[in-house]
Amino acid sequence: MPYELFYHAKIQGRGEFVRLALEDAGADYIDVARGGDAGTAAMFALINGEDVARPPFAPPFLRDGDMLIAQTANILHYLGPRIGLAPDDDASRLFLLQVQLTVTDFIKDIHDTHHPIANSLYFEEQIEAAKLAAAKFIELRLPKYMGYFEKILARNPAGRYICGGGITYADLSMFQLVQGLRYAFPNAFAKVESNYPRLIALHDEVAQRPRLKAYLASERRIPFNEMGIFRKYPVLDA
Ligand SMILES: N[C@@H](CCC(=O)N[C@@H](CS)C(=O)NCC(=O)O)C(=O)O
Repeated sequence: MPYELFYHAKIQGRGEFVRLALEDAGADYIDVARGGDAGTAAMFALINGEDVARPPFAPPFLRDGDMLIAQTANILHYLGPRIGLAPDDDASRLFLLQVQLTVTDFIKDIHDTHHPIANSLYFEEQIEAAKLAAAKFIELRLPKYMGYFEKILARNPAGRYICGGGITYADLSMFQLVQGLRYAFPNAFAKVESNYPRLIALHDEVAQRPRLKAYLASERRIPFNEMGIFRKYPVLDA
């Protein structure tokens, strides 16, 4: 049975962290909502259906047989050892979950640069607050998170990866962070990239992984756009 990934059809968003893992592993999966309106309806039926046991709060979520698993970090924690992108010892799995949950926090900070007041308002309705949020994000939060990830890489005695001597899903997430920051904040991020040499080297290595390279060049990789997490608004890119 293929894994079924449920996520919005037109954005990379949080679902992309799961897509990258499934693609890199060569896993058999269906990106359900990208199958058309019926797929999107199936996704919302699982969120809102009255008869769904243990329903997810929001996409992304994954169905594997009878299991319905939500929360990006939790999905990757489940998938990692099953698709060869995490060791199966507890210490490594929990460390990877810790890193991925930190990515989740970082993603919320990134999202809040363009929606600092409310999700339900358009960007254009909160643009002044967004300018301040983005400036503070660039000054304080971006270096704090990226510095933390760089430190983890520096302190791994086993290799140039987040955990142990091989690639895990957390390394793929580092790749996605670098890609997204380059897209959303091309000026601001270019100024500080050299502070994160290990992260950039990891990004470059991940980009060359054959299955990922093929995915990135394919139509399955949705281009960044102004509906996702990473949005290019020049007015926020000081
Ligand atoms: N912490 C969750 C957040 C999930 C989430 O916020 N999903 C967004 C799409 S990226 C959504 O559809 N949210 C609906 C809502 O917050 O009402 C995760 O990392 O998966």
